[in-house]
Amino acid sequence: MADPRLAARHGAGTYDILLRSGRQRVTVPVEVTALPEREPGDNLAYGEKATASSTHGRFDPCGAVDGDSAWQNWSTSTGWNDGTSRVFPDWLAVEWPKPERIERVEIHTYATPTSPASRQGIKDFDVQVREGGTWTTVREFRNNTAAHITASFPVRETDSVRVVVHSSNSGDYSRILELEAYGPAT
Ligand SMILES: [Ca+2]
Repeated sequence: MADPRLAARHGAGTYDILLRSGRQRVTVPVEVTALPEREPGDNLAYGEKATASSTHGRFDPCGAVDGDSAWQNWSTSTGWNDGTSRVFPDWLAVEWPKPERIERVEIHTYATPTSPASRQGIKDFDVQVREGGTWTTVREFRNNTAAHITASFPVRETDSVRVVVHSSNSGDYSRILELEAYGPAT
């Protein structure tokens, strides 16, 4: 099983998952594989630790760093949805064990062909980096209607990147399918 969310939480190895239904119990072995070695230009957020201000049901922040940005898979919890309807701000963060050099963050907010980002996506938000425990805003976006947002900035050495959402176009929830972070190409 190559689920980066499990590997990020528990490390590589073999685990037993216990399933219970009434009086029946079944133990299922699950193999968790480590993340592949990174290549230059790879998404540095992939499979890393993700946290959020709150979570709605199973729309866990880990779904936003699983490498899947397809809106078609939204219902299978491959994205983050905050848990405080009509209350802002919300935030989604990814963090690294040690600082990384980051110069670009890409955000895929929730949108479908029939319900575009102008109706469902995040609207007003800041991209922040953490350096020495202090958060700094590196990009601000207002009145966004794009589904795929690219935030470029002068390279920062940071151990965490977050998106702070001040409002969404739906007015209720913040929804992010995928949060990606990239360093310089060389
Ligand atoms: Ca995802």
